[in-house]
Amino acid sequence: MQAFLDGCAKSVIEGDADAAEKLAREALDRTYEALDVIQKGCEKGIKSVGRLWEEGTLFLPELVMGAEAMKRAMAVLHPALAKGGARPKSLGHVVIGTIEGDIHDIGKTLVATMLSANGFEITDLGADVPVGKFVDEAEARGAGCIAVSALLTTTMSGQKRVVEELKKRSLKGKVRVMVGGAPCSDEWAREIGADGYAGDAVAAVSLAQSLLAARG
Ligand code: B1M
Repeated sequence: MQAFLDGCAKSVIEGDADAAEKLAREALDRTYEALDVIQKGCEKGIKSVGRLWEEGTLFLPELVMGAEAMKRAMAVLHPALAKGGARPKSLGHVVIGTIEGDIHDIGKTLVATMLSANGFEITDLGADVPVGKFVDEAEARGAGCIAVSALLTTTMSGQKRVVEELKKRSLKGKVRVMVGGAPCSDEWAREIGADGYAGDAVAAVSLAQSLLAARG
């Protein structure tokens, strides 16, 4: 299994989208857990790509190719995640997106898929989402939680503006805010008045459960 996961990571590091997709299909044929293949294979690969890019070993086109390979594998693995955990009754409605100015959507989409697989109704607004749109959609759909992803230190301040917008519309407390993404932390969530931070997709499911249960 480890050699297989290493192969998945390597296909992402090498930006080989065909190989990444082929391995993802093979993983499902072998009935490997989709979440394991994502977290211990592909995600490890894309994190190495980021590190190598930061060190100057890889250049932007290679970063893009790594992301493309990751997305091709995820397109195969996501439906398996959703199938595995589908629940008949919704545990609550979560509006999710990546904050404005930020186009990183791989982690956000993984979180959305895991929430959906675990029984939450999801409205996925995509990436580069304006602050007001999060709140408009939550209001319109009666959502109990807004989940805001940010991958850049320059865009994470948008998460704070979502909390401020809720305050402005007297919705703070009625609609909970969850933040996540590489530069975020518990401390950041506290500082901006968000209701919680999740470090990965599994933690996001537990956090959504407790935030929506607390809301009643
Ligand atoms: Co960019 N990028 N990128 N990038 N990129 C990072 C984030 C960076 C850390 C790379 C680096 O320097 N090592 C760096 C940010 C530095 C900083 O701000 N401190 C960076 C940069 C600088 C940039 C550009 C500015 C580069 C440039 O153009 N010069 C540019 C910005 C574009 C923009 O957004 N305006 C850019 C562009 C890109 C690509 C387009 C090439 C591509 C994105 C493709 C896409 O998403 N469609 C890309 C990629 C792939 C990365 C790295 C390598 C990988 C991100 C990823 O998909 N990880 C990343 C390096 C890294 O993160 N180590 C990097 C896999 C994913 C599963 O993990 O997204 O962390 P992650 O999500 C996790 C958790 O964080 C958490 O759960 C997920 C699953 O476990 N999570 C949440 C995420 N959101 C959550 C929300 C929640 C809860 C949990 O609730 C709300």
